[in-house]
Amino acid sequence: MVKSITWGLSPVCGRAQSTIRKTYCAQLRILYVVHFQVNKPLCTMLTELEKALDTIIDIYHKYSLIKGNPHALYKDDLKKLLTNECPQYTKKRNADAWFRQLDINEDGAVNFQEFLVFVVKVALKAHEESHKH
Ligand SMILES: [Ca+2]
Repeated sequence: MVKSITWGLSPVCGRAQSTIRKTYCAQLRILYVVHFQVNKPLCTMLTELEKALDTIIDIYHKYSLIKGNPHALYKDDLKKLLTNECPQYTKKRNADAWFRQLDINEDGAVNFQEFLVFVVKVALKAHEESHKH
């Protein structure tokens, strides 16, 4: 659906199309945030683990929605995520290597399931590091 909307903008060329796409993606991000906030029960107190899970999902969407697809993290989006959100644990391997490892079905994007592999690997490393101090 996102692709067809983007392609529907094709009569507008160059910079105008880019501006429209950015505006569309920004609006999509706002809709997602509103959607998830509205659909959360108001009286529910989330546990720390539930908050952490929500944070993982929110961070995935923060970068997957850059290009408007909530289910696809492309290589440059993953690089931004690694740089901005997890620099401590991703220094030793560059974004290209992470991407090759995480894109298990080789469709050119990291879906949320594939992203969870990254989360598990980093969590294992963080846990290991926590015992060194
Ligand atoms: Ca994939």
